[in-house]
Amino acid sequence: MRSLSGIQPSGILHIGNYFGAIKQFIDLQDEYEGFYFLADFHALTSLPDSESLKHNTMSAILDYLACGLDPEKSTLFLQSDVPEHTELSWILSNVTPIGLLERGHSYKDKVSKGIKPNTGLFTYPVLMAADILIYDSDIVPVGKDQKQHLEMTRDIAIKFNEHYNKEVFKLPEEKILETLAVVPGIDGEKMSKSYKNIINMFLPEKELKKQVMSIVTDSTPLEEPKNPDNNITKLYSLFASKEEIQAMKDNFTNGNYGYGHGKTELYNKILEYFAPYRKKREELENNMDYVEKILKKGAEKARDIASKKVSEVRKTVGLMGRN
Ligand code: AQP
Repeated sequence: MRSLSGIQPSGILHIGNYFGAIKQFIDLQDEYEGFYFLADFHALTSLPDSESLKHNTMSAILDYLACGLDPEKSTLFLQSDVPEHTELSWILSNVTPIGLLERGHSYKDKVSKGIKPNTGLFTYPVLMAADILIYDSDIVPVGKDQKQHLEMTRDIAIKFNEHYNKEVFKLPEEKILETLAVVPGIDGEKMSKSYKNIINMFLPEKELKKQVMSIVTDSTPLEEPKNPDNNITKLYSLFASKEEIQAMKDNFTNGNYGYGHGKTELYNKILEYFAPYRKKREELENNMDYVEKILKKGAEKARDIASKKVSEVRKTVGLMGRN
């Protein structure tokens, strides 16, 4: 059984990407044949400058490896090393109704937040369908925000299979950990690279503390009781034990416990949780040749599988070029 997923290097990865995606990749790596990539073609939809894209791509691959993705167990690669993804995306776009894309929540959310839409952003779900279908993936571990994109992937696969009257594509299932489905950002909205509300686990300690201290709260005075289900406890729950979570909630309910106290406890937990990964990441940063080798090997394996699938698709649709 195959598991596949990707993250766009459209910024520095954050704890939402970790709990929604990377942690699942790692938890699944003994059970599934894993294919995990960095969606750098997708990241182009936000038109990053080339230096930022390069920097964010390498930073994200370091995050994957530092957090425990094992290149001996899973295939790690860059999307742009497998150009067959874009070829398949073009072919799939022809069985994708415009109306399907117009209903995209992620697209509509981004536009409503003032992001100027380009064609790439609009057709993002088609490239994502190609990413998934090209490897005959069985499951796709993602955060809840991606649920609709997985539904679209299945719709596109069904339309293709029906149109050509052949079971070319397997229908993949999303794998969402309900407890970690949507990690809130410092403003309480979904934590998202493009919303500037993130906590980056590998920032230098001082900057990390600054991000945690910026979590938005109300102005209830220190001595008064506060809502125990606030944004700080929600984030703290990702790292703490049941007893610790209850203790923080009780502190907020009883009063004489300020938001600043809660933020400091949260900051300490984040540091403690990521400490071993931070150390490994520093080691990897000094061993970029090793990282490059992993990407090269991963790309070769991924491309071998992807090119076979695209060849099958080309034959199916009647393209006469190199089949
Ligand atoms: N806040 C989140 N909670 C849980 N899971 C999350 N993911 C992202 N944010 C959260 C999961 O991370 C994976 C990679 O996402 P992506 O980079 O492909 O796109 P995204 O979901 O749109 O992530 P961002 O950070 O919000 O990126 P931008 O702002 O660039 O679009 C996915 O599995 C996602 O569910």
